[in-house]
Amino acid sequence: MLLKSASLLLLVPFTTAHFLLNSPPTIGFSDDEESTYPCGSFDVTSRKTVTDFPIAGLPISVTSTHPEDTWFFRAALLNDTENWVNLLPAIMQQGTGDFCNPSVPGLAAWEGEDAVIQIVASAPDGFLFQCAAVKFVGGSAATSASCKNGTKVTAEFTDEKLILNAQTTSTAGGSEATETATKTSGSTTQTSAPSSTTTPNSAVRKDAALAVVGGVLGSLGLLLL
Ligand SMILES: [Cu+2]
Repeated sequence: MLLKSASLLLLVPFTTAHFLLNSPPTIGFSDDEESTYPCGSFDVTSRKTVTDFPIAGLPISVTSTHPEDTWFFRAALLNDTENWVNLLPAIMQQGTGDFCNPSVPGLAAWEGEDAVIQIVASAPDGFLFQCAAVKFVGGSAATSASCKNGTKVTAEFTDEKLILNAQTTSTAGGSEATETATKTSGSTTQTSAPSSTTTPNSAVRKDAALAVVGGVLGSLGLLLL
């Protein structure tokens, strides 16, 4: 079933608006530069609009133009924006349209802290990024009337891991890769599966066919410094 995405890659033309972040409010959106780490070409430290993120949960709503994306919802402290911590396991979404997780948990240890959340899509056309400025707070979970899912959209957790910072971007999926893609104390390490490679950034956006395909290990390297 998962391998059907391999053929979809060949059939689906590249579209505009890779993905939209509907809520919380994005730091910025540029369709052309959404593939730029860490925030789609916008300043990771921007505080123009800051959303309270209750530890008890916040809806995260996106709209995808892709037939399939793997989502990573991550957070970093404002003063340490290279140490991204996963808020949830990776989510594989299939079907184009709105996708909303009604209650993404915050990080209790960061209550009261200024932080940034990063929404990463591992999409057929590469890695895509948007961020939102947040402050983790106590209190009850936030809700959103606009949290909805498209009729064609399904989603499930997957054990895919993201290895991604300013130096490296790759993912590892499926049982083979899980053992070697390790995660320590919330931030991903640079350990990667034996077959993954790191390549210079130049051609990454065009390497759509290398994006992760189901349980098969796919990897992309980015060197963004
Ligand atoms: Cu796209």
